[in-house]
Formats: sequence, C-alpha cells, structure tokens
Amino acid sequence: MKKIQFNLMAIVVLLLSIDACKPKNAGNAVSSDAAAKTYVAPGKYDEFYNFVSGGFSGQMSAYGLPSGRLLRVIPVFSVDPEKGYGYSEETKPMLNTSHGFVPWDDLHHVQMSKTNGDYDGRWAFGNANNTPRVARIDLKTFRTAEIIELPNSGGNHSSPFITENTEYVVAGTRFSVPPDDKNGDVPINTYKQNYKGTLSFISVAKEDGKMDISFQIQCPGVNFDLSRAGKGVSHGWFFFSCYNTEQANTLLEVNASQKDKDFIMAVNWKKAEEYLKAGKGRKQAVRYASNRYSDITHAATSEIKTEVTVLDAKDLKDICYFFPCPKSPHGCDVSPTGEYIVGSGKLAALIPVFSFDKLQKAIAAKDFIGEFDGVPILKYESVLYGEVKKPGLGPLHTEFDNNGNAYTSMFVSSEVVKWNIKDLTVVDRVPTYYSVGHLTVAHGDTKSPKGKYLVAYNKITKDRYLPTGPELSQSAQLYDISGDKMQLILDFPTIGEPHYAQIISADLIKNNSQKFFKLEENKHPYFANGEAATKVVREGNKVHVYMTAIRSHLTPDNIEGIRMGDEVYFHVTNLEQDWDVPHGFAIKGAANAELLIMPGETQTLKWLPSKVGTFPMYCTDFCSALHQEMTGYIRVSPAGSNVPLLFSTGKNYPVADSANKK
Ligand code: RUQ
Ligand code: CUA
Repeated sequence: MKKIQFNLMAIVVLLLSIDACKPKNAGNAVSSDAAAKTYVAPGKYDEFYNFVSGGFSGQMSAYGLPSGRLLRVIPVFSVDPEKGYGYSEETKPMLNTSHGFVPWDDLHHVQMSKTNGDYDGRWAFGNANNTPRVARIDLKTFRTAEIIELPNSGGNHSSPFITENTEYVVAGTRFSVPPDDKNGDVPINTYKQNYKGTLSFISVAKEDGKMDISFQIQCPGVNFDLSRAGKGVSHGWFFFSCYNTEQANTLLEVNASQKDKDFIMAVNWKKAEEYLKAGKGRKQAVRYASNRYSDITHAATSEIKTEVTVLDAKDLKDICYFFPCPKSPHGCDVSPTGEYIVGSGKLAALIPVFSFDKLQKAIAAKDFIGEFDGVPILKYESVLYGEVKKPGLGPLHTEFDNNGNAYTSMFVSSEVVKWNIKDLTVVDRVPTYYSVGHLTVAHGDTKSPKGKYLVAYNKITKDRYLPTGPELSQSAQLYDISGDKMQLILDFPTIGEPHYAQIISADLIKNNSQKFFKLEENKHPYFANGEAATKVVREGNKVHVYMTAIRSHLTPDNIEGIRMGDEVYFHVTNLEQDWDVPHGFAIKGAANAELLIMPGETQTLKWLPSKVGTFPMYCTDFCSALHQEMTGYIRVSPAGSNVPLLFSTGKNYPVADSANKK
C-alpha cells in the first residue's frame, strides 16, 4: 500500500488558486434539451422537495425539483421577519439557550427522519453550528417544532446524523473543549490535558418526535467533522471523521495538517446502550435549553435542563475504535447496504473505502497499531476495502444512486466524480461552477436511493448570475444522473451558503401538509374564540388586547384609554378556517415586531407606546379585496390620564363620552 505523502505547501498553493480550476466554457455547459428536463408546467407540482441548509443565515429552505423553484425559507436558528419567528412573544423561547436569547446561528446540515433506513417525510433536522443545538422541523407545518441545546460541546458541526429508524439524532462536537462541569479557565495550550470531544445521542420519541439527550460519550480531544449512521449490516454503529489529531490549539491550517493520516472513529452505539442500562454512565451537572413549540397553545416553552449521563470512551473500551484515514477527513459516508464507509480527506488525492465486515474482523482479531488517548487504533490496511485512485482533488462528500454508483464532490478540482462502489473505478466526471462543497442525490444517503437527480452546492460562484455587489449568490446546480453521463440541467441561487441538503419524494410530504389550525383546538391562554370574546383587559400597567382578525376587519379596531408607560400585548387570533388565509398585524412605532398569523392561530405582539397620540394599526398580508380597509386606531394618553378603557368595532362612541368618561 503506497502512502500518499502530500507536500503541505503544494496543497496550500492549490487551495489558494481555486480560480485556476475554473472550468472553461462555463457558460455553454447546459445543453439545449436541459430546459425541457427541468420544466414543470405552471400549476403542476415538482416531483421532489429539496431541503437546503442556509449556512450562515441559520435557516433552511425548501425548493421544488427539478424546477429549482424556491417554495419556502423555514426559520430555524435565526429570527425571521417574514414569519415573525423570534419576534412574536410565542416564538421567542425557541431561540433561548443557556447563554440567553441567540438571534442568529449557522445551520450546516439537513437530515430527514427515517423509518427502515429510508425517509419517512415526518421531520427534518438541522444543526446550529455555533451555539450547539439541534432542531426538529415538522414537515406538516414546515415550522421548527423543537430545539435542544448540547452541553459539553463547542461548534456542533458533526451533526445532526440519524440512525436507520430515527432512534437517535447524533451530534459530534467540532471543537474539543474543557467539559462544562470542569474549570474552563485554563491556559489554551493545555489542550492535550484538559480538552475533550463529546458525542451526543439525542433520542427521538416515536409518536411525536420529542427530543431528549439520552447519553453522551466523552472522547479524546480532537475535532469531529462529519458523520453517518451505519445502516443495514452496519446498523448499530456510527462513523465520525476526525481531524486535528495533532491536538493543535493554534494555526490549525498548518498545525492540524501535519499527519499523513487522521482518523475515522467507529462507535458501537448498541454497546453504549448496554453500558447505559448497566448504569456505567456518570451523571454530570450541566445546563442546556430544551425548547418546544406547541400547535395547540400556539406558543413555545423553554426549559433549562441540568443533567446529562456521560459514558467514557477511555474506560468503556469496546464502544469506540479509531481507524486511520488520509489527510484531514471531512465527509464520512456510508453506502446503501451499510458495508462501505467512504472517507474523504480534503487534502487527499485518493478516496479510501473501508469495509464494515473487515472492521468487525479487525476488532475481533484486536488488530491494533496502538491507542490514542485510551481508544484503540485499528490498522489501516485491515479495515480498508480499497482506494479510488486519482478521483480528482479535494474530495469532500459522497452520496449514492440505485445502480451501485457513488458520487463525490471535489472542492479543489471543482467537479463531481462518479465511481463504482464495487470495483472503485471512476466512471464519469462533470465540472461544477465552482468549488463544490456538499452534493445530494434523491434519497442518496438511504438504504434505497432513487438516483435520477443530483444537486451540487457551490461555494465560490463567480460569473454564474448577474452581479449583486461584493457578495454573489451561491449556486446550486442540478444534474440529471439517470443516464451513463451526468448532465448539468439547471442553476439556481440559494439562500445563504448551502452546506448539506437532501432530496425527498414530494409524495412523502405533500398529502400531509397542514392547511390550518382548528379553532376548537386552540388552547392559547389569550385566545378569543370569536368576535364576541374580544376584550381589552388592564392589569396594572399591562394591557391585554384579545383581538380577532377575519376578512376584512380587526376586532376591536378602535381602542382608547392606553397610557404612556403601559405595556400593551396584542393577542391576535386569526378566525379563518381555510387554507392560505393568513392575516398580518402591525402598529406604528412597534420597535420589536409585526405578526403574521395563520388561520386558527393566536400570536402576540408586545408594544410599548413611545409617545402620546393616535397610532394606526393594520393587516400586513393582502387577504381580500378589502384588505386595505383592515385597519384601526389606538389612542395613547399621558401617564395618569383618566381616559377610560374603551374598545369597539363598528361602533362610534360619542365624542364627549370617549374623551371625558371617567
Ligand atoms: S460541511 S461543505 Cu458543514 Cu462540508 Cu459544508
Ligand atoms: Cu387581513 Cu389583510
């Protein structure tokens, strides 16, 4: 086995000269029959949903494929004025953490929930990379239903990855850090002594998807990059790519690229479960937020939890095993049968493919070449199935089709490379424009990939679209992979920087889409069940407005008796019981929010009047021909004024009355 010795400087030069790899004739790459392949006639549905991470925007977006039409941006880890997420009083708790309210994070990886190793269309999961959290999105409502924070973590990159039946959503820390219950106030150069890596196993309740941290595994201090659950033959195992096995704490660009090989860590989570049951876990005091949204109370709650159970990989010897993987592995992907584990060293010029069967045999034979921080290291050759030779430069991520092929993104050489899983030969390659990061194939990480389409998500996308100032739109590129040759058929811009994405059959989602919320199920504490139930209630300086919205008026639409110093809460219930009739709510001078209220839902805007006067309010969502009439006024009087609290719709109080009534 010839070792690939890469000259570090050569790699750095390569990485800095990405433009050199810019393919020629980029503009002519789409052939003339491409348009027909992506054409979805007006009024017709797409065949697939494509859920795409928004990267530094913190959101996820849903596109239709093959049209590339943007259907929705789903707010997850960042506030979103289009939906009121993080602005309305009901949604603010979703962004609570042990550090307080975090309005903006970085979402990298999207994972669909699975049953029997294939997508089931129930939930999508996403990771907050910065302040470590995992979110669950309900695909009935396309809303974030739950967010759980992860203790003992710093940078939640290797996340979220899902087992065959969504038993667990799993997350590995990117940064090793001193554990949360240890003194973190230590010199940074004590990395080797004080820093630990942590994997979190989050259980997902079968019926309602509720997440809880079942256990964590404490591992040696390295950087966990990406991972995949085993499936089929390897169900019960997890595979994590690790880098910085040098345990460097400065200038990682150079210092974490010293070794010829880093590791993939294989984790026997069934074994971990046994140890957990046998009481081998240690209870650790921590603080993390668990936030849940209810479609019945139409509000989120945030709870701070204070304990996790930790299993130590050093003591419980047969949970974790390292095996070497060339040059800073990034993607770590598992073939449909679960037998092959593909490592992608981002500085490597080959793709190593490992065998699960050989891994098991090597473990049984104790074919170790040493230990790393108490965790056994298996011999590369004993676990290796083979290497894909000369695939291109900078392999990052791999997905699969239904014909025994794998597709790997090549960041440095800007291409997608198709290779055969059995004989490891390259069978096709196609340029991307440019610098591809992730790619995804329809159901491409499942036991039963659909093939058909592949989307490449590009990082540096000079010259693809009309210029938009210093920042250019990132690009997703759709390839038809149904034939022998991959064919580029569409470019479409993405929201934020796309990292991972998944493509799921629309049939699994579209028929379950929620059309509205039933008024009879509404348990919001300030719900107004019909116009007759509207009222304005003063409690000291807090004023609660129980308001309703229906085409095309607000009730009440005239309110008097508000005073400076009051905190006014507009609890607006949308009384509509029909699909796609949201109402909006805005009031002049509102410094924190507007609302968008779905049919049957109640949402709250907190308003602090800033001066004496009369303030208009109105519906912000065009809801009928008389939308522009859906308005009202609020009168604000000085503090201590004796203007009585009055509210009405369709009724004029006599002037003297409303001005002077005690
Ligand atoms: S990782 S390329 Cu988060 Cu590949 Cu994006
Ligand atoms: Cu309601 Cu416009």
